[in-house]
Amino acid sequence: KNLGLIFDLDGVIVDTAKFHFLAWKKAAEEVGFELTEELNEKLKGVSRVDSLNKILGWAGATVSPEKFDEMAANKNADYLTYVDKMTSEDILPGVESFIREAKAKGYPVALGSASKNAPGILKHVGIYDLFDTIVDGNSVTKAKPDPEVFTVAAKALNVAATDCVVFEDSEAGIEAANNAGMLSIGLGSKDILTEAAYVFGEFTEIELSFIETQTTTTNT
Ligand code: G16
Ligand code: MG
Repeated sequence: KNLGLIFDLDGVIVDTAKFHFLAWKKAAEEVGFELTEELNEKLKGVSRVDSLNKILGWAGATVSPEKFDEMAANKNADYLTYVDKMTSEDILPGVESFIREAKAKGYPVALGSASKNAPGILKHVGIYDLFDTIVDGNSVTKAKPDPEVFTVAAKALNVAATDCVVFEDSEAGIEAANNAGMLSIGLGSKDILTEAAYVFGEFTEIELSFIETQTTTTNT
C-alpha cells in the first residue's frame, strides 16, 4: 500500500509552538490582553492573520488596517529572533529517525504547515531535503481547519487522501486532517486533541509498523 505521510511543522518537527506563544503574548499585551497557554491552543496551526484576528476578538479590540499589519509584522520579527537561535538540536525527539525510516521504506513524505516561515526553519535545522514536497503558508490560501494544505500535499505526493496519514499537534490541524478524510495522529495531550484518531506524547512512542496497519476507514 502506498502510504503518504504528511507532517505538520510547528509542534511536530520542531518546538516552535513555544516561540509563537511568547511572540503572540507580547503582541496581545499591546492591546491590554493577557494571552494564556489555554487560549493559545486555539492559535496553534492557525495562520498569522487568523491568529491576530482571534486575539483582537478576545481582547475586544479594534485596530486600523495599518496597525493590524504592524502588529503582525512585529510578532513575526519577534518570532524570528527565537528561530534564529535554533539548531538541529531543536528537532523534536524521534521525528527525524521516523521520517528517515519511512523514506527508506519508499513512502513519500510531505510537510503540511500553515507557516510562511516553514522553508527557512527547515533549512535552519538542516532537514529541508528530507521532504518530497513542502506545502506551507506561502502556497495555500485557506488556513487550517480547512483541509487545503493537506489535500494539496496529497496531490503532490500522488497518494489518495484515504491513504494519507497526518501528524499534527493542533486542534485546528487535526480537524483539517479529518476534513481531508485522512488518518489524524495527534502529538500532545489526549485531553486537548480529542478529535484525533490516535494521540501520542512524542514520536519516540510511535512505531511505523503501527501506522502501516491503520486506515481512516477503521476509525471514522
Ligand atoms: C504554524 C503555527 C501557528 C502559526 C502559523 C503561521 O503552523 O502552529 O501558531 O501562527 O504556523 O506561522 P507564520 O507566522 O510563521 O506564517 P503549523 O501548521 O506548522 O503548526
Ligand atoms: Mg503545529
